[in-house]
Amino acid sequence: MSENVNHKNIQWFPGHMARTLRVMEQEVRHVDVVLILLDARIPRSSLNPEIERITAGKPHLYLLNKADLADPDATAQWVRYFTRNGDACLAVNSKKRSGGVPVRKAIDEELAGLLARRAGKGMSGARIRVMLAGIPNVGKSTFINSFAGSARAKAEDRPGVTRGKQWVAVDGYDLLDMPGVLWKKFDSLETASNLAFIGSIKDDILDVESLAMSLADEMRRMHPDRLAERYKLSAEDLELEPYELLEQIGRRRGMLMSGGVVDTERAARVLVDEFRAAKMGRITLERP
Ligand SMILES: Nc1nc2c(ncn2[C@@H]2O[C@H](COP(=O)(O)OP(=O)(O)OP(=O)(O)O)[C@@H](O)[C@H]2O)c(=O)[nH]1
Ligand SMILES: [Mg+2]
Repeated sequence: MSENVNHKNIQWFPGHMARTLRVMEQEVRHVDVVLILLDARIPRSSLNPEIERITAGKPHLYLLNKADLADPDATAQWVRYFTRNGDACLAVNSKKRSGGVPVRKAIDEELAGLLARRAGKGMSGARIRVMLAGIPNVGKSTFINSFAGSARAKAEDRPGVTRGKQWVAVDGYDLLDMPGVLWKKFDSLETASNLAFIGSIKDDILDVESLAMSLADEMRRMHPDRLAERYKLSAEDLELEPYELLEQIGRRRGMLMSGGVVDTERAARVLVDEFRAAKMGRITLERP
């Protein structure tokens, strides 16, 4: 991993996230189950230790969201990893309508004991309260819309869209959408970079060229063939210093400014956007 992204610069833990964590601590007592959304491309880096702490005593299950953007083999490995550790885990694509069907089943299985007790008391009609938790931009609101089968919660392709808690009633379930939260200190530069690569950290606080240099570096380490193919890079290009590599990517795309200078900022934007849209293929950056 290169040193281009200084994780001290990409720490993002504004006051509203600290507040959200406090709200979650309150609300978690009143829900039956928590759905912890992880990004299937970075399941480890998207596992928020604060969310783990808050939900430890509650029935919870992990959803590897955006599985359509991740490497299917890696996703299968991660599902096995969580399941072996005794946690329910499903891969999901929340862009699909009614992507919630297998999740409903998993929730009902997770809560089998509770549901049986309720039935015993003649309360089988009671609604199931479900909290959504996860890092910014992981797809919590989109998941709710998929579960509901209609647009009920605002979702956009940037972190920090959901600003406060919101209940959404769907059939027998009450879903609690929450704003995305990060945590105070990332444990490593790799975690910080991964979160930035997938767009969980507000782009305004990132230097897009540094981010793109790190991403290019990571890509040539893990998938040199895919990077080379997408940007028509030669074997020599792949050996360039990170900034020159970014320049070369821009040059190959014809992003030249006056005097033949490469518009590296534009090249950086394109590289990051294309990675996020899986234009270099379905890539998972972490293995269990
Ligand atoms: N390809 C793909 N995109 C997804 C998936 N789920 C969500 N997205 C996209 O990811 C972006 C963020 O989705 P949101 O639902 O707003 O994410 P969020 O977790 O609610 O974000 P915050 O409210 O900011 O914390 C949107 O552009 C969604 O369309 C998925 O499973 N696959
Ligand atoms: Mg949201």
